[in-house]
This record gives sequence, C-alpha cells and structure tokens, in this order.
Amino acid sequence: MKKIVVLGGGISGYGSAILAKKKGFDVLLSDAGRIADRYRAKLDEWQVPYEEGGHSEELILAASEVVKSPGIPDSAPIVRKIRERGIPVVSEIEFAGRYIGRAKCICVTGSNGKTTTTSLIYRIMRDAGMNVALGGNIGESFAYSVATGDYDWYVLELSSFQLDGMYAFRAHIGVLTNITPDHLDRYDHCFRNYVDAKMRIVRNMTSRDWFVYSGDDATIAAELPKYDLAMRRLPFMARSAVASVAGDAFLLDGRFTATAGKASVEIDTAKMRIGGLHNACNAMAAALATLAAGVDPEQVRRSIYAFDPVEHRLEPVAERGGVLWINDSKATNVDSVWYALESMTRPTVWIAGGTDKGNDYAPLREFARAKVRTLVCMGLDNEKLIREFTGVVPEVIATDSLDAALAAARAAARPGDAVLLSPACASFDLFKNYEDRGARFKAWVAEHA
Ligand code: UMA
Ligand code: ADP
Repeated sequence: MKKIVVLGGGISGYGSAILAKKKGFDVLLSDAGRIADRYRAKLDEWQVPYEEGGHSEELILAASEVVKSPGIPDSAPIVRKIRERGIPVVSEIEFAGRYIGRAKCICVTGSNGKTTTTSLIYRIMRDAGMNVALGGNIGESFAYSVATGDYDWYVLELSSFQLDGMYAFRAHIGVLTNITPDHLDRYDHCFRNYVDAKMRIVRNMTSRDWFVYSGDDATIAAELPKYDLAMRRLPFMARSAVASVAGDAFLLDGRFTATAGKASVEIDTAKMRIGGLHNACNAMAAALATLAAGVDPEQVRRSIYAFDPVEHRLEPVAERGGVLWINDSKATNVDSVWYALESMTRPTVWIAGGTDKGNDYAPLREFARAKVRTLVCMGLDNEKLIREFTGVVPEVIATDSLDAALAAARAAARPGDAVLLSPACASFDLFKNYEDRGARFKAWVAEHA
C-alpha cells in the first residue's frame, strides 16, 4: 500500500491526513512541535497515526509521497532529507485536488486581495444557492472539505507556499489579483522566485478554463507572454486597456461593467460597502470569476453590494468625537498600505510599524504628504519609518507599545480625521499575529477612544 507521510499537524496537515486515511492509504502525520488538542481529537476520531515533538526520520523516509504543510520551508532539515531520497513532496492542494471528482475549483492568488476576493466570490456563489465550499489559505483546509463533504465548487485562496507544491492540479477558474513583493524571506530574497511561485496558478489550465487577472499589473503583463496559455482570459483594469475576446472589466468614473462570454453585469462602486480602488479591483475580479462560473448577473450585483469588509481589512471600527477609527491590521506590506492611503478621504493619523520585511517606503511618500497629519510609529524598531517620513508628514511620533501608540493617535486626531492602523509590517515584535494586533486595536478603541 502507498505510504503517505503528512508533515505538519496544523490545520492543513490534519485535513490532509484525514483525507489520506479516507482514501485508504497507509498514513502517518508527523509534527516537530505540539499538535493542538482540537486537531489531535480529530486525528483520534479518524484513527490516523501521528507523532509529535519531532520527526522520526526512518519512518518518514519510508514514504512513497510526502504532503508538506505550507508553513514548513524547503530549507527545513527533514524536507532536505526527503528530497535527497527522491521522495515526491506535494502540497495539500495537489493532494486534495486528486479527489474532487467532477467538482470545479475557483482559485484565487496574488500578493494582496486574496482573502477579500475569495470571500466575495464565495458569498456570491452561496447567495446564488450553489453547493460550494470555501478553503485553502482561509478557514478550513481544502483537504478536510474534500474528505468530509461533497461539493460542486471549491473556492480556494492559495498562498505562494501552497502553489509551490502544486504540479498536476488545475484551476478551472484562476484569479491572480496582483504581484508585488512579499514573503521574500522564503524565496531567497529574490522577487523572481516569488513571481514564479505565483505564476504557477496558470499551470495545466486548458481552453475550457478561465483566467481572471489584473491588466494593470506590470509584473503580470511581463510574465504572460512567457507562457503558452490556452485558457480564456478575463483581464480587469482601472488604468490600462488590454483587449480580450473572452471578456473583461474596466473601471471608469467609479463604475465598471464586467463581461465573461455572453454574461455581463454593471456595478456602481459607490454602492459597495467595501471602499477604495483596490476593492473596486477585487469586485471586478469576483464579478468576472462568478459570471464565468455561470452565476446570474443580477445575483452577482446583489451580493457585491451586500458584502461587508472582511475583519482587519480597512474595517471601520467606530466613529468617536468625529474621529473614524479604521483597523487595517492585515496590511503587512507596502502595497496594501498604498491602497489604504489611496482610499482615505479624511485627514489621517496613520499608525504604522512592526517587523520590517525589507520595505521600500518610497511609493507611500506622495499619499503620506497629501493625506497624513501625523504618523505614529508603533514598534520596537521605528528608526527606518522615522527617517523615511520626517519632513514628509507634519508630525512623526515614536512609540513602542499599542497603548502608547493609540493614546498618541487620540491626542493627535481632530474631529473630521481618521485614525488608520495600516502597519506595512509584520506584527511579531509586539503581537502574536495580525489578528491579535487588530483585535487589541478594536478593544482599545471600544474602551478608550
Ligand atoms: N512543523 C513541522 N516541521 C517543521 C516546521 C513546522 O512539523 O519543520 C509544524 C509545526 O509544528 C506546526 C505545523 O507544522 O504544527 C504548522 O504548519 P503550517 O505552518 O503550514 O500551518 P497550518 O496551521 O497548517 O496552516 C497552513 C497555512 N499556514 C502558513 O502558510 C504559514 C495557513 O495559512 C492555511 O490557512 C492553512 O495551512 C490551510 O491551508 C495562514 C497563513 O499565514 C493563514 N498564510 C500565509 C499568509 O496568508 O500570508 C501564507
Ligand atoms: P490577502 O489575503 O492577499 O492578504 P486581504 O484581502 O486579506 O488580502 O487584504 C490584505 C491587505 O491588503 C488589507 O490591508 C487590504 O486592505 C489590502 N488589499 C485588499 N485588496 C487589495 C488589492 N487588490 N491590492 C492591494 N491591496 C489590497
């Protein structure tokens, strides 16, 4: 019997192991750390053998195939050994994709906008009454949904790490929101490697499939000619003019018409609850993908207008004393902050900082000069932000805790202003993760603002 080893016992790993068990493989899940109680209970329920607190080399190197969790880098010693033995290493997406039968996958990737676009597509399809599961880099894992459900459609958010181990998997509708630098620490600090990972989304797509992508993105435009692409292309644009016979979406004066094949929908972005140019782009992508999936245009329109911001993504938290507090904790890179500042219509007290990923802040200068009243730096090492924005914005304040940062923001803000948490950095210096940072921001606002 084929022996499958699943590396990592997080949300991705336990789902893969249960699917492998269900498909009748000899399976072992191995985790170098501790497996969370709720995952262990599931593994017990499904009688999946597992080990924790270390990887048993001998057992692992006896595998016919290894399913690697996305958070485990290729540089991990055990992964190197597995590869040296010539044992195939695949991602959860590759593995689960083998067992979906006749179901179809809408796969969303990109550097920013994945979660928002994936959630919006899922919402539209669910509202339309389709039998659809949401998964991948969001919510429950794809593998677990495949093991425990029977769906016609899977709407998947795919990170570059999940695409890395993807070989034969095919997206029936692929969505690429944009490509800007992120996660370079996992790609030898080389943007080229990261771009290659993102472009894996188009692998195996056929002339029956649809590819939705940003026609404005220069990196994507430079990549497309390198691939022999058979699928129908659906570019969405706010700045460029890219022709495609299959359809497109174009934003002009706050309105867009999205067309895929014979189906078309017109959207007035002023009626949407998610704001900013980036969300108009996400809505164009979602409209194209769902029209391609056969959703009724009227239904697409209704669901787009009803969709609220996903938590921690330009989420309005409260208006107090004329000051609007906005939680954009998920903005962990420069490009997402560019769009946050772009969308600001009030003078802004901007809170930024954290663990710098090698950021180049130059693209933010223009909006900062035009819109930011005060920059509050919140982090253990604020030097770079202070250097970059002194003289650009009227006031820069350095703080090293959430309390101090928010108290400084409260003091700086005047009625009619916005206080925007949009850090451009990872959160690991002061917080567990971006969710913790956003949740503590919201709790502080509720109590003190
Ligand atoms: N581990 C080992 N050996 C090692 C290293 C780690 O066994 O050498 C173990 C750890 O002890 C841990 C497990 O591996 O128990 C963790 O695996 P994981 O980091 O892949 O985490 P999961 O909980 O399985 O979640 C992963 C994704 N995490 C990452 O890519 C870091 C989740 O994306 C994803 O939702 C989930 O699979 C389901 O597919 C999260 C994420 O942060 C949301 N993604 C990044 C992002 O959005 O920026 C890409
Ligand atoms: P991802 O899942 O790719 O991280 P999210 O939808 O969670 O994307 O958004 C992450 C951050 O990027 C948020 O700050 C959000 O406001 C911003 N953002 C969302 N969509 C886009 C986009 N299309 N382009 C740039 N930034 C975006």
